[in-house]
Amino acid sequence: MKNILVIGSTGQIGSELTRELRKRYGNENVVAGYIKGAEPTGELKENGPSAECDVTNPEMISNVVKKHNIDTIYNLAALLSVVAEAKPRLAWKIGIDGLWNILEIARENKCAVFTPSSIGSFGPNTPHLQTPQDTVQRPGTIYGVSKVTTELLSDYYQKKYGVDTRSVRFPGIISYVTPPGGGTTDYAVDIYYSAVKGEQFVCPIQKGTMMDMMYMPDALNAAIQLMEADASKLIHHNGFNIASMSFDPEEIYNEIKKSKPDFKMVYDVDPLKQSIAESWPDSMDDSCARAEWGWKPQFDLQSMTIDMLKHLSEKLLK
Ligand code: VAH
Repeated sequence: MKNILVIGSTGQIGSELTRELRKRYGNENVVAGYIKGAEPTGELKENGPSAECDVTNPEMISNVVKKHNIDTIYNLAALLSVVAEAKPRLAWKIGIDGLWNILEIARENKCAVFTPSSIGSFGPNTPHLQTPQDTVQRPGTIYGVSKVTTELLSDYYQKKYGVDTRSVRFPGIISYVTPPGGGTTDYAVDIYYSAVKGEQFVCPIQKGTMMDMMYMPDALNAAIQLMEADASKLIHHNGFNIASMSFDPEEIYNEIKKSKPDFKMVYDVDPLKQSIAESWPDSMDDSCARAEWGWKPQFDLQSMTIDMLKHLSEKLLK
């Protein structure tokens, strides 16, 4: 039996990951961890246990882990790339000081830990096309620095203390449930909202800027499938490249126009987002994830667009 704690359960990934884990393992076996001011509401609150979990407060986390006999922690506490650039110290405090607390608690309580990395862990001198699993990682953002450190610190705890740490490098994640909170790839979510509302979309990322992207159902499946994988088959543990699609603003715009022919987009490039996006891969090689734990995405740009427009129309136009 698994007893799971999701830290950051009300965020873009956490809110849907908590629902999916409860579906698979039972509502009562998945605790929704949150911070003050971002409490769970609706079914997230009603359907299972929740607890305040501030990763910068180790005693608080340790009490929740012991009270609920937690054996697996999904740690999604982080500031995203753009917000982090404005608050670098806080980004480190949550992303790394917080991670240290989680790893120590996991060591003491024999918990497995999933703390995602990102394509943001790569930098300008990383090979951009079919970025290898093992390659140069010299990111120029505090988000990227914290994600490389996340991978290395998680590997350290796995090697030195035997803590079962695992993670993937998420691409930009697209979903229709909880909007993203301050990332470079947020445009790929916002464009769908504009299309459904019948508004012109003002794109902050330049035409031709390729980035790896992924639909939320595939991202959730990747996290859970990796945590369920046979540890003896894993060569890597943290920072698996996973990929499903890669596109630039024109491609996603043209895909949406197949369903919404009157949809209009103009460009107003955000220099910070553009500089971050240009430092990230165009496409990743995810052969290690496919070989070591059977990773296989289900959605591509076409099927994601159909699903996004359907659900957002139901959500926004009802
Ligand atoms: C961001 N959505 O843009 C996040 C993610 C790979 C992108 O890390 O910061």
